[in-house]
Amino acid sequence: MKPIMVIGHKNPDVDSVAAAISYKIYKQTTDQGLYIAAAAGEINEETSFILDYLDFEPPALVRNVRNTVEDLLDDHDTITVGTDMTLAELGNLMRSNDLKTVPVLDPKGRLLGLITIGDLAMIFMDNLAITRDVSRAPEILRELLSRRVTEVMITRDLVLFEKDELVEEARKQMLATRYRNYPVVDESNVFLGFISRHNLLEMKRKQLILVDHNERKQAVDGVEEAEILEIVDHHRVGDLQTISPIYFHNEPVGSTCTLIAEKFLTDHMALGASLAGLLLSGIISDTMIFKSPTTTAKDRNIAQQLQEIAGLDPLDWGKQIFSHAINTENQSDEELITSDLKEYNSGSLVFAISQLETIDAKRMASRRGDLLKSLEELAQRRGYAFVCLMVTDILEEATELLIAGEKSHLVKSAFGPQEEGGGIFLKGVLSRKKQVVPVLYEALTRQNFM
Ligand SMILES: [Mn+2]
Repeated sequence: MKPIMVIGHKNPDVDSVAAAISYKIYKQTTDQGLYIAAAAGEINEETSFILDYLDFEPPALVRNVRNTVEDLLDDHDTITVGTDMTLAELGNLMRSNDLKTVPVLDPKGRLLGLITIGDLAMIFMDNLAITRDVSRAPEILRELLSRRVTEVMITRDLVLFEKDELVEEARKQMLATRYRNYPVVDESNVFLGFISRHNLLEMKRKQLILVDHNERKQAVDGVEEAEILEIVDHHRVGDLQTISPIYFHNEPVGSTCTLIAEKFLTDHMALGASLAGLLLSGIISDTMIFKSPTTTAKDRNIAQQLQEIAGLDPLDWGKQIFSHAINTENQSDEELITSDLKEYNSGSLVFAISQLETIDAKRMASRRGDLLKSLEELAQRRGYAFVCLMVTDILEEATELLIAGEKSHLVKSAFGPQEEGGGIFLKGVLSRKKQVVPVLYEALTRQNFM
């Protein structure tokens, strides 16, 4: 059985990783299924710090959920043979197991060649046909039956697949050839099984539960090929479509971890100190220690209960988390911009907003010019109509908005006058989701970009 993946958004932040890990635990406990927690990208410094401190395994790094050849393999084992088997033994094995194709493996399980029932028949027929003297047939047969499989197996021009190849590629090759079975190997040529056209029809898509996002642009690559089973989120409703009705819990609170913690608490499920600490970290990080306007009474209430179980003081713990986040000195401009970049769609227009949370925005001021240049390059390269970087000072409770891209005038018209340095200073703005994204969408609607 393949595990169901609980996965957060690209450029994973604390909330999306904490939500993936905790919801995986919740599902595994309530559902008995097989689940794994995954991240759609490298986790950031503050997340690593939290996971280390609270003693959690990092989530599996999953950059792509497209179907690969490995997904086509079914569970039952394939009968294989070693190099020293004779054709007499092979004949018995194939007859008693009704085998049409048999892989020959070396002692380490690596694929050496294939023997098919058709090839075998041809060998017998060819050899017997050489003699006109029927009385010699038993002798020829005896010689044939004592041959080793390695002498007769096909080793050249095999159509085989590596497990990581995309199903779409394999499908093309399978349609262009007409074999019954195609061997699948790993990167060291170890045989994993056979696939056939039948498996293409039976293919099961990867199953996902999305946490902390619901827009396609923010989801792991290949999400359109996967089956979404559930979504737990606290963002605006985006553009993902599902085939069947799903459980979709979306609530305008400060963090996805609030919603997951609530499930644990209302179900009276055991919540250890570490897990409570992890959930609290998601809330503190997403609400910027309850300063963001996205913070709700529910976030405070749930965090209160979590902090008692975890034995952590939100302010102290929050400062520790953010001090790990604010290690900006040794990061390049590009890294600073892309580490928390989110993409959005509006009609045919694609734009992106990044956010940098710091406790000392003044230190960033000297890099403003370089950051703007990098933003401009990024907009060009990725075809963004505009890209914004929010440099947010958590303690000052203010954001400086840096903007680049061909249509940056749209942002400027929405947020008002620019400062001399090229940014727009926004007092009281902390939240991308609540104070920037909706304003931009409204501006785009006004200008008919929806
Ligand atoms: Mn979140």
